[in-house]
Amino acid sequence: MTDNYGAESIQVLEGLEAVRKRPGMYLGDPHDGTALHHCIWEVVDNSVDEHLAGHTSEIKVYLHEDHSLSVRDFGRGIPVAIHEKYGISAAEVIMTKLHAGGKFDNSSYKVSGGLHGVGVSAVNAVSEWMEVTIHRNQKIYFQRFEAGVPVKALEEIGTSDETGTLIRFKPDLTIFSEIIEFDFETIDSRMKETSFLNAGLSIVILDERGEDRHESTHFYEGGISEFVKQINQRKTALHEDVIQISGTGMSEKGEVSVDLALQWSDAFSESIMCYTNIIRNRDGGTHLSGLRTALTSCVNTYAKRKKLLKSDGLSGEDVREGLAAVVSVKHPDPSFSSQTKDKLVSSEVSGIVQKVVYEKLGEFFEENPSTAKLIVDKALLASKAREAARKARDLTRRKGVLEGGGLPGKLADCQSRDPAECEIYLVEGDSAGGSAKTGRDRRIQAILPLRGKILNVERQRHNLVKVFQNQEIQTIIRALGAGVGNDPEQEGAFDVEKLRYQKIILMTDADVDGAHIRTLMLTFLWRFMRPAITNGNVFIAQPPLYQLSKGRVNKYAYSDEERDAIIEELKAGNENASIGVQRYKGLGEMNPEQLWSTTMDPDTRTILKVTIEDAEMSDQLFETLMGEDVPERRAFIEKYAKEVTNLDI
Ligand code: 0RA
Repeated sequence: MTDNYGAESIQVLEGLEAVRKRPGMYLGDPHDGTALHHCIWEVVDNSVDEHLAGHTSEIKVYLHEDHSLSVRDFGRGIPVAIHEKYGISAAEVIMTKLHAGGKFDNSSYKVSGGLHGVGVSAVNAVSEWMEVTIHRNQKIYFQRFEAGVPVKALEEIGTSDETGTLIRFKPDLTIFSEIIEFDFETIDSRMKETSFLNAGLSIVILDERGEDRHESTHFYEGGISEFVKQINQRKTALHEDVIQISGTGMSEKGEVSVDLALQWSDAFSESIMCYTNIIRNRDGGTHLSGLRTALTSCVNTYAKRKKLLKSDGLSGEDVREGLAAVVSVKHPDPSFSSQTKDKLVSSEVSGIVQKVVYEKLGEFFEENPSTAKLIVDKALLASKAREAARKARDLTRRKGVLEGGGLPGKLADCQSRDPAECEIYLVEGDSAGGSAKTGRDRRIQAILPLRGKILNVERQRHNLVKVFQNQEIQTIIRALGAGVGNDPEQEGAFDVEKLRYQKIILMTDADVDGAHIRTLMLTFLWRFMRPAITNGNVFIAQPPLYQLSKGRVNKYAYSDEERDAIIEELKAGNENASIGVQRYKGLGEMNPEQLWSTTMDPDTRTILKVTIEDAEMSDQLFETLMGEDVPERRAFIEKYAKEVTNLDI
């Protein structure tokens, strides 16, 4: 990259009218906040490029009271010399001509880049006004634009001993929906990600809107290594230091650089984040496949050479169990499968990443044999667990067939065979199970009583045989009839389409034990029947906490507040009225009729739907959940159990 970037090397492609006419094409949806925030990323990207070129270590983002936004960097400042071809300043060219900028100049291509790399001019086009202030050549230059059109030429307005660029813009409300505002959280998390990917860059966000002004600073000296540490922060790392690997390879378009940080933990999930030119690729792509190939072969080669591996090779899944990694490639001209850049498809990247990782990770293993052994041992354990699970699963299936039809004896099935209307209650305890069987609507409601605490599958992870031999778990698997296991490749894996009941309702006592049992059930479902949760088939029954009575009148309260309100209502002005308050501890304290009318009647009950917003996060949360920390468990349930009245479903 050269610093002699003068006005003459900027090429110009199109005008700005196109952007105002069809903002969606350039910036994404203008009515849901996508395009609005895209404007910020586009402006910030220019400053990030200055950082990548080695000229700024700080970027400040201001959210102003008037709903405009500023981005300040301390880079070289946009060039101000007069452009040969246009006869206007280079700054004005950059601000008003689409695709203008260094991007198409090989000597100084743009590395970071927004969704379409449309540049700051596209943002100018959709701004009511935009102002650029440049500190350069010991001077300050200023220019204002309205709807992308310069109000005046760039002018000198003072002297400065700083350098850098300040761009301030106010989105044009004739283009964006008026109701959409800049969202601090969205900006904050994106800037956090950006600073993780740019070691040593500090990004400050100052929200000056409204009463409570706040400020947030992101700075990570260690870059992606710190990112990986953060992913693993609630887990126990297998090795203290994050492994960091960097290297380059050549593509036809020029040099491709690869940066990788990885660390294994005692977790079971894998979490690999992929980036190309600082843009996240949600669906991975050729960098991810190159990384996976290299990892599998590197660990296998090492394990064999050190005679740690006896029989078959370790699978990729075994090797990646518990791995957190961030892979970041920089490519002069990458290709993606879609406009949203979710997947990198440049085929040469796979080989480049593979070669870099294979060589450098191999070296790391040689130099750190004790860490290498921990990683191999973990993969061996994963491999054994997987094999044991397969055997146990086969056994469960065969047993189901031997016992005829496979439906467990304890199940009181419903009459209907249409899963869409069927529900199964997984009920804590035989006595509540008995009341539920008597009180239910037997046409559509099936009851499966479960005795005591079901096995904590989290703690049995490495003894899956035990999981599948557990009576209660076998019973659940057979009653639901949809298989078991989250890996869709595996025979007999859980298939949500085969569920015999569209609603799986967990009904436990309203006490600490009940909450624990519910958590155990959820953990089992999460580990072995995940699609049931992600597809929204799992619910939590809400039995009442209190029965309130006055004479013959009985009322139920589902919370303390409701209890107090009902007491007031029953007293009806008579402070001395005698009100009976019965606290329900267990479901077993209710008779079948009470259980039906308070908790099971689809027309009047309230059930909570378990929704998992972000599978990656919740996996971590489930591990947290199974610790001894009860408040944290409760917080989890509250967060993910959304109230749904039966009218909506
Ligand atoms: C073109 C060339 C040079 C810098 C920039 C653009 C530049 C653009 C922006 C946008 C926001 N901040 C920016 N900082 C720099 C290189 C100028 C030189 O060679 O001195």
